[in-house]
Amino acid sequence: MTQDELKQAVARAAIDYVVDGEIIGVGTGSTANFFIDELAKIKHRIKGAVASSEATAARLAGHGIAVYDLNHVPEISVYVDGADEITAAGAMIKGGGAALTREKIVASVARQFVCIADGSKLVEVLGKFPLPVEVLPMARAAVMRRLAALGGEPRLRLQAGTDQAFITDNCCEIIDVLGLSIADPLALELQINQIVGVLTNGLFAARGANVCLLGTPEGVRKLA
Ligand code: ABF
Repeated sequence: MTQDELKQAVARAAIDYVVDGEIIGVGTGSTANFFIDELAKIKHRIKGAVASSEATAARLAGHGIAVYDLNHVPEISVYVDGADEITAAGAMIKGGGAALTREKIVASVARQFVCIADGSKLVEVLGKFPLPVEVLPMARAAVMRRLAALGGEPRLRLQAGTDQAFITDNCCEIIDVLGLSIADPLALELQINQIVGVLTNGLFAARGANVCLLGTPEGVRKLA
């Protein structure tokens, strides 16, 4: 099976977690895109969706799925999204697609977080994937110094093929921190959140996944 077929399989499996008549939280990235395409097939069963990025909102709308502003939605039954790395305990690194802040906000109001990923994302220790940290542009250098003091190697994310900073949906920048071995994801998530100028970091441990559907050649494996 190709990696895309594994992603498609978990996207299909995640449909079982969709609650009829409700508003669904939808993540960002290639695996989430497969989920959106599956959701489109049952769109008559749901009220609509809250999107974690402009790209996701556009894809949902393109399928004719109503997109709601989170400010008008008091609670979401389920949030479905991918990850860059996940542990068996459900802690994740997210934000490789730069949507970490909105992903964390939508996940925070969801009763259940269903992570969908191909099997390559499962790790014992988080940190091989560079940890994304979204920062306000004026705080970039100050935050980078603090992240270096934590033992990481911070690098400003650039727009592909340029020397210009990548700009997120929130008009902020992303610092990717390389070289971390994250033994305690919750402690590091809270510690980085305390750095002034940080909007969000890509550790999802305080609110990890309740269920992870992993795509493997043997089928969809469920970690819960
Ligand atoms: C989102 O998409 C992100 O938090 C994560 O960075 C990324 C995973 O992308 P993909 O599904 O394309 O591997 O879930």
